[in-house]
Amino acid sequence: MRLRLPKPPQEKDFTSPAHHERVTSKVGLWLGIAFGACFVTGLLSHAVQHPPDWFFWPSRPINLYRVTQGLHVISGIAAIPLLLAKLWSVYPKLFAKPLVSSALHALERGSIFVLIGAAFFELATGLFNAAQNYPWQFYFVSAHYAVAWIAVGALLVHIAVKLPVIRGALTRERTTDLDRRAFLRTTWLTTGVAVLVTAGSTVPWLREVSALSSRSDKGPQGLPVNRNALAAGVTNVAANWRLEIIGPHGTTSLSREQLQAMPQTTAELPIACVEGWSQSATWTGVPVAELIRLVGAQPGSVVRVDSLERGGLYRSSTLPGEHTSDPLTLLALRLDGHVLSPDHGYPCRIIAPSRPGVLQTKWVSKLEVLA
Ligand SMILES: Nc1nc2c(c(=O)[nH]1)N[C@H]1C(S)=C(S)[C@@H](COP(=O)(O)O)O[C@H]1N2
Ligand SMILES: [Mo]
Repeated sequence: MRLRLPKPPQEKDFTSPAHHERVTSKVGLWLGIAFGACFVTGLLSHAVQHPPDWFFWPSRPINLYRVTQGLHVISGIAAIPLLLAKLWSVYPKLFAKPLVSSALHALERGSIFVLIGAAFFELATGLFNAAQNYPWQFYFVSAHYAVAWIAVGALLVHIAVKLPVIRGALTRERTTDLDRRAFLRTTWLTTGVAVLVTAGSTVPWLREVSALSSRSDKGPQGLPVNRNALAAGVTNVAANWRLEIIGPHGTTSLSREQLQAMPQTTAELPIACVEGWSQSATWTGVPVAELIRLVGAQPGSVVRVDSLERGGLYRSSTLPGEHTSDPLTLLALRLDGHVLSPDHGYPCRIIAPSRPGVLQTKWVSKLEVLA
């Protein structure tokens, strides 16, 4: 008896309504929108943290970075079910014959593999980073950034090649095929649920329904903490701690009592972590603008902030001119009326409007006017 191997399937053998061109195009359109929003907000976040000379990031509205970074994480999460639905919709094309018909066709098919690989990489690394602390440190930031460009390049090639198909599929009359509509409905629903269960880490009124938003409301003084005082090695701040301020007219230093005796500003400002969580609190402290005046610098100068922390990646940051001229850029001494807890940056920390959490330097030891 001869063994008969089953025939490999062909594209036309897949008859589920999910594989219809119109379904592929509709899901693809929304995936494209989610990816586009994610890419643009990601570029912004990168530029704020590593500003090129021409870049300008305003300090107002105070929630600007909170909104762009919230959108970055939410659009990334929405893209996960959309990407899975899209792949399910198109996978019969893997069995299309002929495999490759021309150089252009080869380029097109090749770009799809690059696109799928890069998209998975971005969504997976982003999701891990949002769910855990910093599992990959530098590797995450540079890899996530570099692969984003690869993904978008491959996406543009893909859209350009498929434009006629997409146009045709999307302009045809609204489908009456109930199975096709059911697949689409399930896709929208899954995407909505994925967003709802995570968005509460940044949208306050969603907190109650966001089962997976791990960080909200935890931590001392009701505010989340990423790196605590113990991990940063700053649990025993010396009793004679003083803030050092270096400017064009020399150096001065202030004790916590002296800082406390200066005119205080109180403002509600958010911490907006790049990981996606954000939360507002009421901060009280001295405007950085007033501190640098003491050493002869004007608001609008660039100021480098150094922390007592030794060796961490976030032990220093730079306040650009937009921020040092904003009266709400504070060297905070109090949180919700109480002295800062060690984990939130005692003896003092930077808290400025529209700024990534990672630049809100805690345990400040020194302000240095650079220009
Ligand atoms: N010195 C120092 N400051 C730091 C950090 C750090 O690791 N070291 N982490 C930053 C990050 S990533 C965030 S999101 C905020 C969080 O502030 P919180 O812990 O008070 O909520 O602090 C920032 N300030
Ligand atoms: Mo952060």
